[in-house]
Amino acid sequence: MSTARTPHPGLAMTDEVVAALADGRPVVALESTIISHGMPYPQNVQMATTVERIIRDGGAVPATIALLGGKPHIGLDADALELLASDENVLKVSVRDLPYVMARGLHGATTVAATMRLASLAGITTFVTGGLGGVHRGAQQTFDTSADLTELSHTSVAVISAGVKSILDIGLTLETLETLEVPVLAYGTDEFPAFFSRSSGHAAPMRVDTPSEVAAVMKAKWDLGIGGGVSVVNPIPEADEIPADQIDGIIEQALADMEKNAIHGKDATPFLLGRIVEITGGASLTANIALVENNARLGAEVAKAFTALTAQSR
Ligand code: PSU
Ligand code: MN
Repeated sequence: MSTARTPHPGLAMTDEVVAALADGRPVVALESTIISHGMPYPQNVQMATTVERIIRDGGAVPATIALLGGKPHIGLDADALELLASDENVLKVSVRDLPYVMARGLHGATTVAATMRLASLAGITTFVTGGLGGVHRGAQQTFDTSADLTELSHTSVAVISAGVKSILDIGLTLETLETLEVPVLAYGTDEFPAFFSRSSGHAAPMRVDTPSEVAAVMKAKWDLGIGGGVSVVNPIPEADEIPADQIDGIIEQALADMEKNAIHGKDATPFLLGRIVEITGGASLTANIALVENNARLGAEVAKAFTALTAQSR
């Protein structure tokens, strides 16, 4: 079986990414909403640059994904990262927004869902982010469930995150992932991690302890013809975590502020992330950056393990 294939012609890919994919070398996709709408400037562009460096140091090629002038780009240069980090006109783009932003020739930062879709069109199977979207608290009334989950149900990319924040309903998110046939692999832990905290009170559906085990699950799923993603949840390092009892009250306050300001739809997650940074005086940002860097280290290892495994069967 060969995993190398011709990328979609509508993508602007860097020579480096094209060459790596053609040679069967490891590539790691990175999202851009975390840059434009997930963290303040200039920490956001510093994070994006550092994460790319960590992936290179880990022996893989980073491919940050975004839309520039309506064109999907796979792999960005420093100027593009700076633009995404600082330009207020950059839109948050999930999959439903892709056609419009392309048709209008706008700049867009891709969510987990849109990044997965574009990564898959490019032939990239490993993707690193911070936190997944999921089922929001109160979704029984609002129906607010992230398209990240929809995309995980049908696009064959492994997504490495630090779990989901308790701005979401973690229990309902796990139930939905089960319904959507998405394996959720907790890395080195029996508990599903809650982004800022290693602990969520929810048992992890499955546990893995090495990058090779992650790669073996990816290969087994896709070899069976089961389309869709694999969610790898990697707990924040102990030294960087904000314990659940500290962050929970802050999240409650951010949720109350969101309700007071009547914020909903695609603005909900960015508002909550921004409020948590404000209320914690930046402590949440430090933790957020640490967990993304930790995920980047694991992502490079997973991409290497998966390319090694698939090369054997070529
Ligand atoms: N959670 C975070 N940081 C983020 C996001 C989520 O801790 O930056 C971003 C990701 O891009 C994710 C998106 O895909 O928010 C989900 O948005 P929504 O809930 O509107 O689907
Ligand atoms: Mn939503």
